[in-house]
Amino acid sequence: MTQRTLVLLKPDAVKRGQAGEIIRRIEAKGYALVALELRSATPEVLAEHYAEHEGKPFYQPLVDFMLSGPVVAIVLEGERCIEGFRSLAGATDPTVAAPGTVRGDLGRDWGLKVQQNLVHGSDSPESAEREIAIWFPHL
Ligand code: DAT
Ligand code: MG
Repeated sequence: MTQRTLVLLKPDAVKRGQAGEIIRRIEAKGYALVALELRSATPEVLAEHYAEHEGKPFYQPLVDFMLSGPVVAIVLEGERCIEGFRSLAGATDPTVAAPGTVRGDLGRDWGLKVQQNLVHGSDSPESAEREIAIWFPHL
């Protein structure tokens, strides 16, 4: 089933010059780029995007981190790309993410727990639809 998913290259990925490497992996996997834009997140967009995490202890540090620099917002398309991108991304905690994944190969704990884990990927068709509407309302 052809799906779309929202991917964010987080501020750590952009600051460390890893955006190209991550996009390379996405293209190598065979997913199509439907939309791609470098932009600064806003508190309003992040409040919507991370609504499910509001109230959790890591919520504010996560939002502050996402405001710390530009992000690359991407919409991908392909068969089962929601699951497929999360597989490319690896486990949430970059210290233990499997080698071969974006987080496992490029990420580590920089003393800031796990929010600096390079990428976001929607976790279900419902999340993907919701998140694409937040970041790319014209799609
Ligand atoms: P994922 O990004 O793998 O879907 P998530 O949706 O559970 O993970 O959490 C969203 C982001 O919040 C995650 O990418 C990094 C941060 N985060 C999650 N759990 C955390 C924790 N225990 N401590 C610090 N940051 C955390
Ligand atoms: Mg998530």
